[in-house]
Amino acid sequence: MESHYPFTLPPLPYGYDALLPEIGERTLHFHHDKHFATYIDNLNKLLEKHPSFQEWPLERLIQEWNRLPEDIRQGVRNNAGGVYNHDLYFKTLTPGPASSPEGPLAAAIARDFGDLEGLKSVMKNSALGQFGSGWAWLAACGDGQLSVVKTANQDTPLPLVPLLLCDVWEHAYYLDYQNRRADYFESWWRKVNWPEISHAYAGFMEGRPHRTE
Ligand code: MN3
Repeated sequence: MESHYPFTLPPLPYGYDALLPEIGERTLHFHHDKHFATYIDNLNKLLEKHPSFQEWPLERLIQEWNRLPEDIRQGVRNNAGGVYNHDLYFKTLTPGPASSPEGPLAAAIARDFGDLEGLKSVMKNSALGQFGSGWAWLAACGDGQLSVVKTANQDTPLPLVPLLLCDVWEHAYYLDYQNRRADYFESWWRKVNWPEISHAYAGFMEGRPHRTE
């Protein structure tokens, strides 16, 4: 993902059928190629009109959207969030075998949630409790303390450090699960890329940039 304008759609990091049976091919085609792509196109169109903000990194656009010109403020808030969230959403899923948190992340989950089941239960409540469209997140604050938060629409938990996120917009699950958000959550949870998330958390704790390309 580029750090600033112009943004381009990163390829899906695995095949469209790679998350079957949990997440279907049609869902991934629509979700990545249509929804994610639209956030990218819209964000570029908004910034096209305002060259002075084209150097702003994505995370700055998200956190300082209320300093932007009135005519693009809400649009950038929605679409920069949509870009950031979807980039991370697809990267934190994997077609690989079931995995578990490792290293410092495993220790932090034990400290803050008791165990992985404890985290899952809090995250599931958050995902199911988000009224309407939004996200449930696992995020870290500056000292590494973990928390689960939910956000509406395309808002992010920044400046907390996002580690894992469950998309609970209906477009993420309706083709596969219709109204059964709880079933989608269970399936999504099985595809979580714990090695990637553990690596990101360990890097953050060591003071490295928490995500790399
Ligand atoms: Mn989505």
